[in-house]
Amino acid sequence: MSKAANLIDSAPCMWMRGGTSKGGYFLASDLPEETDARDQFLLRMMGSPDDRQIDGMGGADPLASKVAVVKPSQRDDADVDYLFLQVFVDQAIVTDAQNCGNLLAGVGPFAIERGLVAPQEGETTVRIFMENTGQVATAQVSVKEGKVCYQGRARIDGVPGFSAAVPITFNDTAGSSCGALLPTGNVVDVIDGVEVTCIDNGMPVVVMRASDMGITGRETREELEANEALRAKLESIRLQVGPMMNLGDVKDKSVPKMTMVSAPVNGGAISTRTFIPHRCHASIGVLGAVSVATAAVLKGAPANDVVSYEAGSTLSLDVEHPIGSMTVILNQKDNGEVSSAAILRTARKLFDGQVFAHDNGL
Ligand code: NQM
Repeated sequence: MSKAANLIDSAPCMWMRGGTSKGGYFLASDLPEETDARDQFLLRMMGSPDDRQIDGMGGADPLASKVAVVKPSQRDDADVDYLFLQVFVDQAIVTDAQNCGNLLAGVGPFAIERGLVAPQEGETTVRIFMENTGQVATAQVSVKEGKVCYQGRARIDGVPGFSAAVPITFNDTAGSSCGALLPTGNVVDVIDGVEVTCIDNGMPVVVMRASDMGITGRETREELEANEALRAKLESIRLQVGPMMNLGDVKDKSVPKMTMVSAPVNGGAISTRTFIPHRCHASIGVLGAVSVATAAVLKGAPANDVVSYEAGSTLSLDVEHPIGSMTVILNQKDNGEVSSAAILRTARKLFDGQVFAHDNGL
């Protein structure tokens, strides 16, 4: 790695769990403006590249190697701007090519903690402009005696125990990164003989039947990660659809995500196993789940064959994943198009302080 100018070796940082992920939350003004210097700092403080991230804060898992950069918004429709950065675990890559709806859950609390949004007793609405995709999400944050309240009775699968609810609504997420909900123009494309839906309703995802990939869709994360033949098939499809989804060469990108779907097993709407893209997700991403749910209600889509839900203008779909399910609420227009989506997350402040990233010679 060549050394960037303006390197810093420490910065104020709050570590938070956002949904089923966790990472470092920074004020933009506390990080170098120059991308190279920012990224070198973030790689060092996370301990990347290293499978174990032993020399840094990262959790040796893409779900625990994430960064949120937050600043006051200049926009009329938002209170703060949020830039998500994925710090790769085993490669010296920091990418803004994807959004993250899980880390998003901590952005409202962080904005209040740092004084960017004034707390309103009871519930504070925080409008968040998601810089990665250019869209606004609205989060409700619980506030007690003028402070963010993390304690509550909400629970989400993948996180032990209970916390305050952080409901989040997404408007107009279609085509967030790919320019269109269905960037190839088709509900179904056939790649390497497999029927897939290439979709982007907040996250670019390739949705296919688990059975077409030679799995049942009930395997564990570990079993799927050990299946080399499956991983090779997924990567072949992913590299081919990247340019078709207007994402260019996706070899070094963390999108599109690859979701294999099957009939629900626990009374939900659909069962999923998702690669993000080279590790299997422990559960499923938030915007990933919104995109999969949207694909599942498209007539003719492979996911539509296996989904089970009650029709209506507001649809509630429990998207099952390896360790539970995530409920996605989809609001539809009269013509059946999805107009907005909502999900429930929780977040927790883990520490607040100064994070260090000395030059380790890499
Ligand atoms: O899809 C992981 C996560 C995510 C992303 C990933 C996410 C989303 O679980 O909105 O939340 O897909 O890389 O944090």
